[in-house]
Amino acid sequence: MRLFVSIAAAVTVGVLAFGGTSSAAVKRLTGTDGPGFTITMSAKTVKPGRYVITIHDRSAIHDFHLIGPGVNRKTSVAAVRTYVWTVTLKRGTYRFVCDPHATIMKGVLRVT
Ligand SMILES: [Cu+2]
Repeated sequence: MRLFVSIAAAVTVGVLAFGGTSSAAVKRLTGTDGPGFTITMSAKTVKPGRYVITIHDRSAIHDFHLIGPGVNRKTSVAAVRTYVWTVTLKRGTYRFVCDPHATIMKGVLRVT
């Protein structure tokens, strides 16, 4: 039993170490909408790759909609919550808008 526990622990540590290595390669972005009529992304230009994007949707009258090559993700207008999206960003131009107020709440994320 003790041997089994040791092996299980060793395997777990190995998995965690591997996971840590791969997650270190994952890049992160943060987007927000609200509480006022604002929408933001934490970077204007990024490199292509796999990203974990945390979206803070802070308003019940706004959403956060990200559109670009291979990506079309949006939050709920009514919901006020945090979303975590894993997306692959390719070279190109991504636009993010609040759909109900797309003429004034908008931005661009360039992937170069
Ligand atoms: Cu809005």
